[in-house]
Amino acid sequence: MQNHNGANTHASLNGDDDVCRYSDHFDSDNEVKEETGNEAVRDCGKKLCIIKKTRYSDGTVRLRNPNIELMDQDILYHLALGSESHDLVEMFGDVKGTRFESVEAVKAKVTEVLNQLAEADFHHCFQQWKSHMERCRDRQGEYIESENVATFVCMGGTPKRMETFAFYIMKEIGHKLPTGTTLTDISQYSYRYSMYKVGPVLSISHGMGVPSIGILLHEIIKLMYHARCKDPIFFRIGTSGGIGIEGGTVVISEKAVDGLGNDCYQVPMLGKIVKRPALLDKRLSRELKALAHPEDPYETVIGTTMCADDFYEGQGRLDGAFCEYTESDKMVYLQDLQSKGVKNIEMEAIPFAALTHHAGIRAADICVTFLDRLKGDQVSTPKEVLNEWQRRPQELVARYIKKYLQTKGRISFDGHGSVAVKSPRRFKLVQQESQTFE
Ligand code: R2B
Ligand code: URA
Repeated sequence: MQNHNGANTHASLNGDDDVCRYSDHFDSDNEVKEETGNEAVRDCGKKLCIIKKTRYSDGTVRLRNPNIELMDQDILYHLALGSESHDLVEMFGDVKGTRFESVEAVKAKVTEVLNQLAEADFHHCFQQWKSHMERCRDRQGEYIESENVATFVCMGGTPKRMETFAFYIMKEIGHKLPTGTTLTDISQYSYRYSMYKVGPVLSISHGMGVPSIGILLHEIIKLMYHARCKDPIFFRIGTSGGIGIEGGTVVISEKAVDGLGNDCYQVPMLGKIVKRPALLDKRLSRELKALAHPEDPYETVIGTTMCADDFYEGQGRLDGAFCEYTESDKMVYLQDLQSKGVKNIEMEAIPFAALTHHAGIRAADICVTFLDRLKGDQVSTPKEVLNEWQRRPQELVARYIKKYLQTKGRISFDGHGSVAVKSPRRFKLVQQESQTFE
């Protein structure tokens, strides 16, 4: 925090020279030194960084946009959901109770929490308490709310892959649907993205390319906020072209670069370029890598991922509708990428890394390679083999989620991911709006 002279007032910082102010060095590896109000001091290894807090004290997502909480309703247009038309907490919150051993333990916890509250936290708590009371009233007192488990947001390009993943993860975590029900696409009326919910796991399609995943991320991050999901973890489960590695290899991205080698997401905003660092959570990547089995019939590697804006010329292919360079130009380019540690090329890593990082959300991008680009351009491997390869990143993510849930003693869940309507009138309007503008 700054005092009126502009100097920082954090106790752990000696002077302003050593401070990386409002840097975006959030990483779960970076030790938290101190938290005050809306800011936290983290040690990024080089400097102490003052970062904007992206969580309320209860672990729920704090948006870096003050406008949203002032809005009467927030329509997540491309998901066909709304904050007032749908009961997003009921649909996505996955609430479970915490038990305390004694009244003293409750008192100690309450005192601890109250002492840590900043003004904005207090306002947030009051809003939560009000909405909790409304829920109790609406359910004639039959409503208990407390600690959540993490929400796992898994996204991949196609609706089919993400439907398959939803069924697969359901089996893996032992999630049971109520008799006579089946998984449904929660965003079916958007006609844009598909979304399935299996206990604490959301499986969502993001389409192809930077703008498509960018729009989705804005709405999913807002969904996390509205639904009060705690400490969400995002995974992208994708496909890619490898550089110097065999088809079927799994690549966990260490960082993302664009087609010009920039490691940030450059967004034209109000006529100017705004740069956001495209950083992924290093610890999460290491944890995933550790879950690769030595007996897996394929390799799992960590490396840099290049995010292209196009599949053909943007990835140096010779087989697009146009090509104004030679095969040897292409090879020089790909070998240069390889020498810089680039292991694969896909089309979403930059906004995925940058927007999750900006929101303070731990995220990992895990892609299988469909071919080695040093050997060719066409994806000519049979479909059944590609389908088997596509499952590899899914298996790795499933191992992570299962391990997490096992450590929490939670391997099966209630709730079936159906739509919960809060206001029928607004619900109808949101559905109509999404349909009309399809
Ligand atoms: C990988 O595959 C798609 C292009 O075929 C794109 O979405 C990506 O990142
Ligand atoms: N997806 C890509 O973006 N590139 C490839 O080469 C393969 C899949």
